[in-house]
Amino acid sequence: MKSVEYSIDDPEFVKSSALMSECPPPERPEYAFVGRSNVGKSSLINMLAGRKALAKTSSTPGKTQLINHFSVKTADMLWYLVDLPGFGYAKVSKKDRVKWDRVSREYLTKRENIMCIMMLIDARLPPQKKDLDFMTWMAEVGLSFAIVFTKFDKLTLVEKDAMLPRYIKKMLTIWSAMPPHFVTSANKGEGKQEVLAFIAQTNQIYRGRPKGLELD
Ligand SMILES: Nc1nc2c(ncn2[C@@H]2O[C@H](COP(=O)(O)OP(=O)(O)OP(=O)(O)O)[C@@H](O)[C@H]2O)c(=O)[nH]1
Ligand SMILES: [Mg+2]
Repeated sequence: MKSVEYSIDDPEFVKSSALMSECPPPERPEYAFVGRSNVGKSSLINMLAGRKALAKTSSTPGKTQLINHFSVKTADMLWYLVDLPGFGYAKVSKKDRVKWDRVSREYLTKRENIMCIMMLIDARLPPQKKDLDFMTWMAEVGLSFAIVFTKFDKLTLVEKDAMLPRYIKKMLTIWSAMPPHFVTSANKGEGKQEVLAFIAQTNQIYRGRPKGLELD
């Protein structure tokens, strides 16, 4: 039997917004990509969309500065991919860091059409306090998130085997269960099918919402 191959149609940049009030109306499901500067958020969006330069990427951290909406389509459903500025970039001024932290957290807690936050984590690094603290905050305020490990192609074979068990072990010292998680490489396309299958499944929950009811 042939398995389903997931891909995105008609990817399109919609707009960059400095404030939540400037964002496109929340009339379709949305997936927000968060994580430390340089972790590979914009690269992953390009990989999923099958476009090289839909979202701007850079080897210098701090490239994405605004809330960026990309309109995409899978099967017969329109949804948004959202690229948020990275957190924890030391070279951005303290004032800007505090401002972006506030804007991002407000966005994640108040934007009603976010179906799942995609929390990106660099697969090369041992569990980082900043990432663990951010996930703890999301769990505390009741936000659903999935973990997407990035840059998997940069690991040796031995490191590839050790990465996930090590991370899960650490997570289970904090929580009783591991959230949905995916291993990806923007360069090699690894994980694309798994992430898109997860989004397609989650989009069905949005579609199944009783009409006229707001999301929680
Ligand atoms: N080898 C490899 N390099 C990657 C991968 N993903 C991202 N990169 C590289 O990592 C750097 C940062 O990628 P970006 O996608 O710009 O990172 P970002 O998280 O959007 O960064 P900010 O916008 O600064 O927050 C770039 O040089 C990318 O080419 C990957 O899966 N494999
Ligand atoms: Mg970026």
